[in-house]
Amino acid sequence: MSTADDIAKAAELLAAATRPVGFTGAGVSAESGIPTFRGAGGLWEQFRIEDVATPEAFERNPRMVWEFYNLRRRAVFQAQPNAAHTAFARLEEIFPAFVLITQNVDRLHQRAGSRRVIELHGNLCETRCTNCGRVDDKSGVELGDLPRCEACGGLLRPAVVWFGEPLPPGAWAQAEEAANRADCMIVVGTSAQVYPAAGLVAMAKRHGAAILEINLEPTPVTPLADVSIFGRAAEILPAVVDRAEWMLQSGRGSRVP
Ligand code: BJW
Ligand code: ZN
Repeated sequence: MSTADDIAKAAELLAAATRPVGFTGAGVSAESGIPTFRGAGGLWEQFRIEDVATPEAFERNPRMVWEFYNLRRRAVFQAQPNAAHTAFARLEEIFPAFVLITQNVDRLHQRAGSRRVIELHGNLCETRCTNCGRVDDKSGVELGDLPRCEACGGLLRPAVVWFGEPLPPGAWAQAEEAANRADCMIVVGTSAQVYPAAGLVAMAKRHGAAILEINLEPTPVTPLADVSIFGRAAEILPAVVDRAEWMLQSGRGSRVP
């Protein structure tokens, strides 16, 4: 099948849905200039996970961990959402029940206008005090190399989820619920290697959702997918959403009004 055929099939499955869910990873933000984690040019090529993305690394050397996160925070605050983020925001307007589950920590979905976003791995905007637990939004704020809590003077950490840490329980419960009741899941730009997040795709599939995948290359999601489209998210997703919207407006979708 050609990419155009795949886009048409994906749009048809989407237009037939009433409770679609998005599930995104770092590939969605790649075209905003934010590096992904795995693969060529990914962050894990340059930095070792054990040095920068575990609670043990932070205990051992908080300065080095903050250096890594301060670099990433600056890049994210300067970046702009791309056409894939905007297309997800449009899905929220088209489908009143649309929910977006993201592993991304860059908040570009929210900046593109998405409101119903479940963040599974936290975000780079907020800090959390390691002493009193206070959470503050420090979007756009330049933090020092060992930032301290305004309330208690404790050491702050980025409000992200590191390897070996549980996902925020509220976010995980909402994500499971959304995956279980979804009739279509659009999986974009994730290598689907990090659990428990990656398990949401099989969960949605088991409960009968159609699985649409957009990625540059095959992933563990590909064997589960009804359609996998290999291409850039900022190009493919808007095309799928445009076509699904056109189908719904022209009465070609099978959705009951
Ligand atoms: C494009 C594109 C374009 C590019 N268009 N596509 C063995 C088995 C199963 C599980 C485990 C295991 N051993 C350990 C675990 C658990 C571990 C885990 O999953 N490890 C695996 C690596 C094996 N998981 C955890 O530790 C999690 N916690 C947990 O399990 O807790 C249990 C617990 C319970 C109770 C008490 C205590 C503990 C936590 C995982 C946290 C992950 N955190 C990170 C860092 C966040 C902070 C930060 O940003 O620094 O989250 S890791 C990193 O990976 C980040 C991402 O959200 C996550 C997923 O990555 P993603 O988004 O898929 O990105 P990439 O780079 O992998 O892929 C990009 C994709 O885009 C590629 O496919 C490209 O092709 C594609 N792409 N450009 C379209 N333009
Ligand atoms: Zn504090």
